[in-house]
Amino acid sequence: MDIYNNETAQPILKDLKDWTFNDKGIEKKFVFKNFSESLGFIVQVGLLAEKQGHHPELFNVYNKVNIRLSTHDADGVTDKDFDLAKAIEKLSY
Ligand code: H2B
Repeated sequence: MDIYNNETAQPILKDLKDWTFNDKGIEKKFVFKNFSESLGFIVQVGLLAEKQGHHPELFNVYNKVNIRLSTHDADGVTDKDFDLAKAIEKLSY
């Protein structure tokens, strides 16, 4: 499994709006109208994660959901993280 660094991640992040690379993974902050919308989104992301067998770190406070993706087994960012990020972007949120 190839591990990406900030430089090698950039060409892929270019097509993933507002996702950023840092030393913990790739991350994006989502803002919703209220908690109910946040929760609906979290459930959808959870179902994608189960389908892909790859799981996000989810951080929620009321109408905000921050998602961080990394591959724990590889201790870094891999294609699995980009695949899940792409699937999340296809959700209509
Ligand atoms: N999710 C993430 N983010 N990283 C992993 O290394 C990982 C995972 N491993 N989900 C998976 C599950 C592994 O434990 C199972 C056995 O497929």
